Amino acid sequence: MNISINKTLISICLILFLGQFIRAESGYNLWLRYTPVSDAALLRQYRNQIPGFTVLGQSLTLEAVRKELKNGLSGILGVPVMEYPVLSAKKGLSVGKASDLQFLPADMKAGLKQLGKEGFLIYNLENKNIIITANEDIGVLYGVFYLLKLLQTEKDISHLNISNTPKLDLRLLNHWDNLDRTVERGYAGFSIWDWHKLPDYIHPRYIDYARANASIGINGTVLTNVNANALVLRDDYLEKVKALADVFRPYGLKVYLTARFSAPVELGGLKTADPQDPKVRQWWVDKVAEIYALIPDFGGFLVKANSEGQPGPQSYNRSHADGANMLADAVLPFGGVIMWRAFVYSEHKPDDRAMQAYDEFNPLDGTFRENVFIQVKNGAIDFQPREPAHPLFGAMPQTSLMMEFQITQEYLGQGTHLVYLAPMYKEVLDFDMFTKGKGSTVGKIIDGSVEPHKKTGIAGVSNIGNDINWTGHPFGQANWYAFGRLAWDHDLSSEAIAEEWLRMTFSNEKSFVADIKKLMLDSHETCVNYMTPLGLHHIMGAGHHYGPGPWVSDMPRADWTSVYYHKADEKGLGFDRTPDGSGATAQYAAEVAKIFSSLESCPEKYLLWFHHVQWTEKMASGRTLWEELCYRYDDGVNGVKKMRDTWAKQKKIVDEERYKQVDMLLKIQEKEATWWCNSCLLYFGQFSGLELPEDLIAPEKELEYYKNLSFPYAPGIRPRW
Ligand code: GCW
Repeated sequence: MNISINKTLISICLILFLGQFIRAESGYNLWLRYTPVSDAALLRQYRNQIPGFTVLGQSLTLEAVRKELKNGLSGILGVPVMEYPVLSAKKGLSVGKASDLQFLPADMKAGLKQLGKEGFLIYNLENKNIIITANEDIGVLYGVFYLLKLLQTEKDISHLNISNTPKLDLRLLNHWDNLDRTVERGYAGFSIWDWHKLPDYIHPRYIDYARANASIGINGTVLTNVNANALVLRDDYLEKVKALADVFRPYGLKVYLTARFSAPVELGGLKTADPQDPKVRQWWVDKVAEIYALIPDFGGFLVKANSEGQPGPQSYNRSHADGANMLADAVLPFGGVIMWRAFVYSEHKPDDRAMQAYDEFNPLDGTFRENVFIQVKNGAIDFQPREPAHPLFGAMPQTSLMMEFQITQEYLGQGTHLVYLAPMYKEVLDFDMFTKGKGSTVGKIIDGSVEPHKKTGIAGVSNIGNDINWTGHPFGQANWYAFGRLAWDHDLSSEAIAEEWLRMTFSNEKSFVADIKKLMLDSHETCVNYMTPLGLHHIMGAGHHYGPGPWVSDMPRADWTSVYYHKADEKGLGFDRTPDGSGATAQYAAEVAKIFSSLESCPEKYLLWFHHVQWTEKMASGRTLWEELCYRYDDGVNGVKKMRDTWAKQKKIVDEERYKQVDMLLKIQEKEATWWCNSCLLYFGQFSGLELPEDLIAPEKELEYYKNLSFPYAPGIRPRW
């Protein structure tokens, strides 16, 4: 037997042996599990380099740093790690604000200039001791989490020279949490905010929430649903908000609220909420002053106005700018911001819904105050499994545009499908809008490199609930993680993010990381294939959005139906948004419009988004559209089968509890992928009049069966009040 076979055998035995001792895990600890390093040589190196640590300075944030280091290092090194109280460059790890570290080497001092308020430096001195420093305490905390990540992911820490700063200023979670603790589009239980027991009862989860967010650089959280309830602005609720803000502050996490535009009427007893009415303006000025008296670092308001029944300035014949600017003026003296959402579609306009946000907001470019963001969803319809980048990103150069991604999987399998979203986020962030020539990617537009803006930002609609593992699906945690990492640096790759998340959340075992990373990276495309291949969109069940519903045609509004979007007929399939159709392609820069409007150059992944294509049209594969559609759906189902096989191989590596959870969920995913595939092909087949390709398995059930399924208590539905 040669040496390498020997080695392989030994590692297999080791895995089998260790497998017996893997403790069940609930997933509560997320990626901050701080389990001991398994590689003995590395463990020795870490213990030598970090026999103890010193934290210089005093503040609530540095207190959090101390706790994290003590807990983290002791866990990872498997021994209690000492904190040295005395200032010293000689003992292991020293962390603190640059102004507190007198012994900083000159090159480190020079590096501080580029760091801003949140960046950090991690550096090895000649004796290998480590320094983490920053201009502000929060930068120190971010640096500490970064070092803990290096240890958790088993990296060499003897040649560190890291300088790291976020690319965007505001990196926010948006909770669609209601005050009654239901969560709109939430699939992980109820809201983690226990409003009833606040402000006196501080659930330990609030602290762990702040830690988890700080560990990935998220620096703000909008606590309440954009379908807003004015009650949160009442004095007793503001006390509750203050209690949360106090818990979050040491972790650099600011609180924001959603502002219901009609609050002056509902809460203030005024007759109107007209933004030009002096009494209304004064009401907001007073309310804002009241908030800042309680929460001096309150972040500001997120507003959904004149959209899906929410009140807004248009109800008083005023514009979005009138509404946003009124609120912006109220928060400006305190340094607050207004995030005004662009997710609007008119109740009256019969136009292509994909065009409406652009039509309403593009003419307003340049009219918003400097502290207003226009928060734009990644695509022009609504968080579909795949959407081309929203045309507004290239159309408001004088306005700070904030990206809104959805982390919760409203349209991507909700609580049961494993879909790693980083590749979807990256597809949009890396998309070139050509606004100022080649290279004007969405990422560069929102980070202010294409046009400079005073402030920049990104938001992710949270997938967090009170389930023990926070996100319901254990892999939902990866999407929270990936959002945070991309919010910090949109140039990171999906692969790198998946790798670090897997190593911290599950195991550093090589074959596990390689196999599951691949599974994660393929999962989005797989989901798109079994749900909405080739640019199909908005064909899910009505209301709850759970499962397929391409037949949905009877709704109060045409643009809530599926038939409006897929436009299947005997000739073909897809929404014609070329100049011969709705003309939506013209909302993009000429270079992009040209690519999207021609059938030949339009990428297949967006084909049916922009074109009504004949069933017999030849695709790149040489197949007809109908055949391609059939094979894509089938590929999707096979993709999930493959995921199940890959997961089954990890039984010995993953703890039993999480192994089983994922195993059961993947089984559901396969069932649901098959449901999507069968029902969509039966449905579209009625129009194409063509048979399924012979090598595909025909659905067992009739279309009527699928149409009659009903899910009255599907989770996450929008409450009606
Ligand atoms: O996608 C739709 C969701 C609504 C949501 C809305 C929005 C908060 O189905 O539940 O409401 O988008 O983004 O405002």
